[in-house]
Amino acid sequence: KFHPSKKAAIITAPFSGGQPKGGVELGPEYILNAGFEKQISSLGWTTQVKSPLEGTNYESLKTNEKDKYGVKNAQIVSECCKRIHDSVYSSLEAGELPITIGGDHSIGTATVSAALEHNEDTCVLWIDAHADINTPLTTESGNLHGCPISFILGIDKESYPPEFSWVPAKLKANKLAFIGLRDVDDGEKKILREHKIPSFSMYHVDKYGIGKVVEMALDKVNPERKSPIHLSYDVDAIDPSFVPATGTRVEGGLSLREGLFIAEEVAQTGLLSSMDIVETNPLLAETEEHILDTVSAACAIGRCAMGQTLL
Ligand code: 4U7
Ligand code: MN
Ligand code: MN
Ligand code: MN
Repeated sequence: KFHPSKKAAIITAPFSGGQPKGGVELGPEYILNAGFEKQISSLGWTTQVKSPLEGTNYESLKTNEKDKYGVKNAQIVSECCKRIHDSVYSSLEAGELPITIGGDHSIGTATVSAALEHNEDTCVLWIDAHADINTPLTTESGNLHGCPISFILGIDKESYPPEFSWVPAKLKANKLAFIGLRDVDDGEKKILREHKIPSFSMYHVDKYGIGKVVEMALDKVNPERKSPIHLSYDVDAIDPSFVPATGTRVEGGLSLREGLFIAEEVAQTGLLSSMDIVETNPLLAETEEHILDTVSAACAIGRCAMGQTLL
């Protein structure tokens, strides 16, 4: 529906400053080395790779200190986000479907804000074990990969470090839904309740089945099935037995098939307009097989969202 000319851009976001562990910045390299671009072009898309962080040294500036706002690395996260935002935005304006490959999930601030600037009607499906909706007031870890959504919604605005004042808070709470949740902090639960954000946890997946859950999520955020969809996919939504090489593993996740089904169902709508695949950390693998499983799953998520299994 949305992309008759089938132009895609793969945007690399090799960045780890939203959380303390090293290695997640290698995600894009591993995913590309696994042949991701070829896999997408085999589905009939023209592809190009864009690397907005090329030539920067943000990684080397990373610290583990909280600032007076209670978060870590606000400066470099903000600057990386600005570059990624501009790249995603110009790609959308050029009629491409940008697939941003992380890197940690702090870059969600960049990709979602760009998607909404391009089309304010965009809805967001956030597939994750975590809700990533802490604010500088609620976060205990101070890790910004746990906060990207609050910045785009503009929650607790007065608590943000000035580095984030460029972020346009254009997302409305009724245009966001979660699937896969199972490790949500108390402060986040309060925010989800107060803002009535449709949140489908693993409990709901077990109770209703993944097919019904995706349908219910789309009914909430995109009832007429005509708004563009931004799919933000944290690979830790899938169970660590399938996706072990990621930074914040939580037991009891989606099966690999349930995880891919979500992407297939989004493809089926014809409304996918931008996507993130984040939190692949090859250095956290204990075996070669762990790396292979995780990188293969990340590629498969991308392929399914780009139409692989549609007949
Ligand atoms: B991810 C956490 F406390 N909520 O804020 C936090 F549990 O992008 C985890 O979903 C955040 O991987 C996880 O640090 C961020 C924690
Ligand atoms: Mn997560
Ligand atoms: Mn936790
Ligand atoms: Mn996440």
